[in-house]
Amino acid sequence: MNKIHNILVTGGAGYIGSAFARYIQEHRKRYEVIIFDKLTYAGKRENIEDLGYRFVQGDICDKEYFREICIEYAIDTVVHFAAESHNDNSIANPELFIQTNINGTVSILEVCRELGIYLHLVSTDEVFGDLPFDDSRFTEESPYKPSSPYSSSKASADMLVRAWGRTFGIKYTISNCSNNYGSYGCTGQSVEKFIPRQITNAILGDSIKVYGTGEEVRDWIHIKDHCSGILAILEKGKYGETYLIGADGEKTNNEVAQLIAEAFDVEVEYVNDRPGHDRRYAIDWSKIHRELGWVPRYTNFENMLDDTIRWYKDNEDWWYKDKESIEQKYAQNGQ
Ligand code: NAD
Ligand code: TDX
Repeated sequence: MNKIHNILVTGGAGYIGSAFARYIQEHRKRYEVIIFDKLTYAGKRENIEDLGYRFVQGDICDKEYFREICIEYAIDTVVHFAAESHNDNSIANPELFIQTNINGTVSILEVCRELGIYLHLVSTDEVFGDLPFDDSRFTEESPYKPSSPYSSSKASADMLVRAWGRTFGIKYTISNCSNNYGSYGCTGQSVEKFIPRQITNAILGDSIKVYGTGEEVRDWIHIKDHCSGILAILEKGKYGETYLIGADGEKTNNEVAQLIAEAFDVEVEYVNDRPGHDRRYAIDWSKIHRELGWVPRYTNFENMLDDTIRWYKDNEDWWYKDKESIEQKYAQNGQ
C-alpha cells in the first residue's frame, strides 16, 4: 500500500476534483485534504464549502506559489485534476489549454520532483483518439492519437509525467477515464457538458441540442465510480503504471438525448456538428479490476440519469447563473 497522508487536490473546486474530495471525506477520514484551485469559470466554492477542508486559491502555472503551499502543508500526494476540460472551448481558445494543461502540469512535475511528492495524474480516454463503430476498446497499450486541442494537451501531460518518471524517477500513476456524468452532494457537472446542458435546456422548456447526426458513442461512467477508481490507484496502484477506468456505459448521443427528451416531453433538435468530432470511445477496464480489485457500482444508467435530472431540478441556484452565457456561446456556433 502506498503511503498517503496529506493530499493536495488540484482543480478540487471543479466537477470531479470536488467529488473526489467528498469521496475521501466519506470513505477515508484519516487523510488530510488541501484543495488548490484557481476558480476559473469551472470552479465553484459551493462545491466544497460544506466539506470543511482547507482551500487555497492559486494557479498551477505559478510554480513558486504551488511549491510554497506543498511545503506549508507537508504534502506527500498530489492528485492532479486541474485543467481546461471542455472540447468545444478548446476549439475556440486552444492556447489556454496549452498553458493550463501542459505548462501547468510541468510546474507541478517540477515541484513533485524537488520535494519527492507522489503525483497521480487524472487523464482522459480521449488521448487515444476515437474508435470505429465496432466492439474494439481502448486498453493501456492503445496508441496515442488525440484529435482536439483539449485531448492533445491532455496527451502531452500524460507523456510529460512519464518522462519525469523515467528521467527523474518521480513516483507517479496515471488514470484515463471515460465520460463522467451525475451529481454528488453539492457538486453538479457544468451546464456546458452534454448531459447537464440537455437537462437544463429541458427544465427551461427548450429543445435538446444534438451535434451532427447524434450517432457518436460515449462510454458513460458515474462520477462516484471515477472517484473510487482513483482512490484504488492511490492506495494500491504501482508507481509508473497507467490504469484505464470505465464502466461499460456505451450509448449513442441519440440514445441519451431520447431518454432526456422523454423525461420532459421536449423535442430533439439537430445542430451544427463539432469540428473533428470523435466518433466513439470505449474502455477496457480489465487491468484495474484484475490488479486492484476495483469494480464500478453505479452502472444502471437510466436510474442514475433520473437521479441526475432530480439534482438539476432541485439545484437551480447552482446552475442558473451560468446558463445564459454558456448558451450564448453555443448560439454563436449554431449549436
Ligand atoms: P472542470 O472543468 O469541472 O474543473 C476543472 C477545475 O480546474 C476547475 O475547478 C478550475 O477552476 C480548475 N483550474 C483550471 N485551471 C486551473 C489552474 N491554472 N490552476 C488551478 N486550477 C485550475 O473539469 P472536470 O470535468 O472536473 O475534469 C477534471 C479532470 O478530469 C480534468 O483533468 C479532465 O481532463 C479529467 N477528465 C474529465 C472527464 C469528464 O468526463 N469530465 C473524464 C476523464 C478525465
Ligand atoms: O450540446 C451538445 N450536444 C452534443 O451532441 C454537447 C455539449 C455535446 N454533444 C456531444 C458531443 C460528444 O459526442 O455529446 C458528446 C459528449 O460531449 P461533451 O459532454 O462535451 O464530452 P466529450 O467531448 O466527450 O468530453 C468529455 O469526456 C472526456 C469531457 O468534457 C472531457 O473533459 C473528458 O476528458
